[in-house]
Parts: sequence; C-alpha cells; structure tokens
Amino acid sequence: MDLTGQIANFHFNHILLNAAGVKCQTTAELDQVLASPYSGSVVTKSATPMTRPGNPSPRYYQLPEELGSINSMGLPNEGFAYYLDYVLNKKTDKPVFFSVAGLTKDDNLAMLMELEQSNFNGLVELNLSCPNVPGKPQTAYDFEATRAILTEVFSFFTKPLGVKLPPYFDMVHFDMIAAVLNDFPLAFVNTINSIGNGLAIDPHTDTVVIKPKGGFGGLGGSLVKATALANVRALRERLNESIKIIGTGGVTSGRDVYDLVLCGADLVEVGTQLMVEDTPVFERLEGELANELDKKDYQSLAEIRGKLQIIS
Ligand code: ERO
Repeated sequence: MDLTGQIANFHFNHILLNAAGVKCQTTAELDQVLASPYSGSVVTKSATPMTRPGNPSPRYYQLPEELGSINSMGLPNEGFAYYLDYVLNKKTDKPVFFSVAGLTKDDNLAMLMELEQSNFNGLVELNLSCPNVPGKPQTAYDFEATRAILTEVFSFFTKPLGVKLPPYFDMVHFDMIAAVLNDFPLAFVNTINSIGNGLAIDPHTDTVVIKPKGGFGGLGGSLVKATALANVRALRERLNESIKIIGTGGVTSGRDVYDLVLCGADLVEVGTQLMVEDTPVFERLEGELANELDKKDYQSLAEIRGKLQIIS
C-alpha cells in the first residue's frame, strides 16, 4: 500500500510527523521523532533568534475526557543557531522542516536570510500564527501584514518555504487569505495552528488550568478536528495546485488522518496525541490508516486525496 507523500521535490515515505512545538525542542526529542520508522519527517520547534524560556508554568494542560489540550508555552526554544546546527549536521534520509517564528518581521527576515545563505537543504516553515506571546497578535489574521512579510521574504528567499496558518472561521476570510497566498511561490501551507485563546476551568478549584495570560491558551486535539478539516478543505479548494497542504489538528485515530487527506492534506501532523502516546503513536495511526484504506479497497492515499464527497 502506498502511504507516501510529496511536497515540492521532497518525497516522504510516511505522511505523519510531529506538529511544531511537540517533541521537537531539544536534539534528543528531534532525534526521537526522526528515529521512528513510521515518521515521514520532523519539524523543529519554532525558533527565535535567541533562546527563550517561554511563559511561566503550568503552561500545558491535557483536558479531561480526551477532549484535547490547552497550551500557552510562549515560544520556549533553544534559539535559531541551535536548530541550524542540528539540521546542518544531522544525517538522515528524511526531509526536515525548519520552523521559524520571530517576534518581529525583522527577526523573521534575518533568520530566513541566514537559512538562505546556509547549506540547509530541507523545507522552511514560517510560523505566522503563534497565539501565545503576550502583546503579539497572530500575523496571519492580518491579511495585509501577511502580504507585506511574504513580499519581503520572496525578494531574496529561494528555498522551499511554507507558512503555518491559524484557523479561519469565515468563508470570506478563506477567500482573503487564499488570495494573498496565491500571489507567492509557496511550497506548502500548514493548517491549522491551535485555536487561539480558549479557556479551561478546573471544576474542583474554580481556577483556570494554565498560568499565562490569565488562563487563555491555544486549543488542540479532538475538539479542533472539525475546524482543521474545514481549513484544509477550504484552502485546498482555493489555493494554487502547486501549494501543497499539511493538515494539522485533531488527529487521534487513523480515520482522522484519512479525513484530513480526503479534504486535501498531503502530509499530516500530530500534536496533542503525540504528547499523550509519544512516538509509538505514528505506528498506531499508520496501521489504522492502512486499515481504513483497505476496508474500501484503496491501494494508495492518492486515490482519496481531496476526494471528499458533498451532498448534491
Ligand atoms: O506557545 C507556543 O509556543 C505556541 N503554541 C501553539 O499552540 N502554537 C504556536 O505556534 C506556539 C508558538 C510559536
């Protein structure tokens, strides 16, 4: 059975990988994801120019009844140079994603310039959707700011680049972001980042469950699946065919992976469930995905990709 994927000239022997932020801050974690025989790739924790401790703890919380998670990590990372050193020296056959999330446009441009001038030969993901840095809005909710940064990026950047998007909730917003993205030679978009600024309450103590920002944080896991499917589907219907889609959000079973592919995903990332099960999750999900395809006599993901049926 063919469970492979393709973005630009990069071939992935498996379509699953970690979502940025999960299991990818340290070299040990990155190595662990890469070493999984069932991961197609790894994406690094989004980097800022310098190392950051992130927000105070508790800053990640697993919601009850397998609903999902809420986080306000605040971009803890080891700094750009740490991840550049990792990707330049790592011996692996898997294509690697380098994620950058500067707190300013100039920080992003400086990191991308260094990547351009380096020997890095993987894919770059520009995170325009971090919901958790106090005082910093999610860039990709501002369509003109998104156009402005991509215009500057593509004035010098020639390597395969994609953007990590926040979820959109309005059909007009799908049209607007697609109109911006279609004007640039993007290799991919990754949708969705966590649903920003949710709130969860511990009923025993009547207290929020995470400390930063008075308890507000990004939602992930099962409760965001419908939003992830909608974003993958809406963008697949609107983006140039050359822009591939990484579907992220709400994956706890092989059927969830199948559904994201049906909506048009080329690769699929796992965040909350990777926190729950660790890297064995990739083998379980791929096995369940193969069963789903087998039940319907499909031999490859290509047969279902983007083939969601609607009611006429
Ligand atoms: O708080 C974070 O480090 C973070 N959490 C998310 O859910 N998404 C992000 O993009 C992010 C930081 C870039």
